[in-house]
Order: sequence, then structure tokens, then C-alpha cells
Amino acid sequence: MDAQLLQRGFTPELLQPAQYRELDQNGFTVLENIIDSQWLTQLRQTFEDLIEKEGEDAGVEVAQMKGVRRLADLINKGEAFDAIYLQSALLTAVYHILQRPFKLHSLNGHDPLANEGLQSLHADGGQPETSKGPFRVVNSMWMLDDFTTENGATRIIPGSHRKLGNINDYITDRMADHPEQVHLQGSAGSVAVFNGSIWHGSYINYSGRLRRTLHCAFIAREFDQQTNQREYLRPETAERLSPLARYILDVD
Ligand SMILES: O=C(O)CCC(=O)C(=O)O
Repeated sequence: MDAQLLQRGFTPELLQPAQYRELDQNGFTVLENIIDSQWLTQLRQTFEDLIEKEGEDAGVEVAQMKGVRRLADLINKGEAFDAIYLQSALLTAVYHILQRPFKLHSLNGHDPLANEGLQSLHADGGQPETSKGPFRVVNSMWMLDDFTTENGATRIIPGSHRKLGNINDYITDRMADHPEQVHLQGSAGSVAVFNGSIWHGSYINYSGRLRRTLHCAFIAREFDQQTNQREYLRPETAERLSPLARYILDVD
């Protein structure tokens, strides 16, 4: 474990043995009951308030996508988000995958609208140098609504985080269904954690039911963040950060 994390008060929360196996072999696992009902209500409300307040600019700091309600730079957009990037089981899983010091990459929101949402299969952190790593990125999917095959639960290809080379060496049409794809399903309040080298993408929301999620991604400390927290950090956010939060955001 990263000594800095421990010095700043982090206590690891061990996962079940089967979850470590899933992370290693499949490249992902689902942590259940992470968000309690009060926090879930707060996160959903903040999500909706921001979408309304930001209008056409929502998501602009990172990426906007047609047919998807996107949000970005959530570190600076509400206290409800503060506990996300400090969640102990999540950070334990991140260290298990990266095996070295890491920091926040970005915290964004994503909600595909009816009959929209299909993304090409991609790997957030590219493919590793060897099938056992080192890996660069870990992402997590905070489910604010139930994730089902009908409302566009993320598709993911088990084991693809261990493939070498480029995804285009393996797949000619990355928008097409893949024979090995499965969906990251779970109840609202669950958090899916996945290796950033795994092939995945948002899927079509056939039912039109809400499928709001927060993507909380981490990156090995030697690389640049997707959202540079030193550049974006607002004074009112800085005021409430613990030493542990400052380290994970890399703003010291
Ligand atoms: O929300 C999802 O289903 C996945 C989104 C994703 O992979 C992305 O935006 O890069």
C-alpha cells in the first residue's frame, strides 16, 4: 500500500477474495451497497441541479456527447461528491490493480437518453506492456440508478485488459456488438470498478429509464490527470479538503 495514503489517515478496506479474482481475471468487479439512500438522494438531486444550471455547457470541461447528459469537474461542484474519491473499498481496489501510488484522474457524470448512448469500445488507459501490467488507469462507475441491459448498462469485454497491442488490432468495427461482451449490471447504490485497460463503452438505453452514473477514475501518479485539479480547484473546495483528499487530488 502507498505509505503516503496510510500516513494521511487512509484505512484499506479489504475486498472479498472472489472480488480480487474478478479484478485480476475479468478486469472488473461490482461493489454493492456503497451509496446509502440519503447520499443517493443527494447525488441524484445534485446531478439534476447541475444539468439544469449548466444547460448546453454541461460536460464541456472534458467531453460532451450527443444523446448523453454529461457532467465534468464534479470535484468542484458539490459537497455530495466529496466522499466518492475517498471511498475505502474503491481505493483498495485501485491500489490492487495499479500496484503503485495513484491520484484522481477525473470525476464526471454520464446519462444516456432514450435510444442513445452507444459508444465505440475503448480502453481508458490503453493496453498494458505485458498481460500483467503495469496498468495506468482504474475507472469506477457509481450507479445512481439501477443498471440493466434495457437502460444501457455499460458493455465490457471480460479479460480484454490483458490483451497486448492496440484495440484496433483485434476489432474492426468498435461500434458493433462484440461476441464476448457482458453488461455491468447492478442496483442503484452499487459501484463497478474496472481496470482502465479493459475494452468497454456506454450502451444503448432502449427503455429510456434514467441511467445516471458518476465516473470516478484514477491514474498512476506519474501520468497527467484528465482534469488537472491544480488548475480547476476552486477556493471553496480547497477549504474543505483533508490532507488525504489533497493527496488524492494531487493539489499540494
Ligand atoms: O457510462 C458508461 O456506460 C461508460 C462511459 C464511458 O466509457 C466513457 O464515457 O468513456
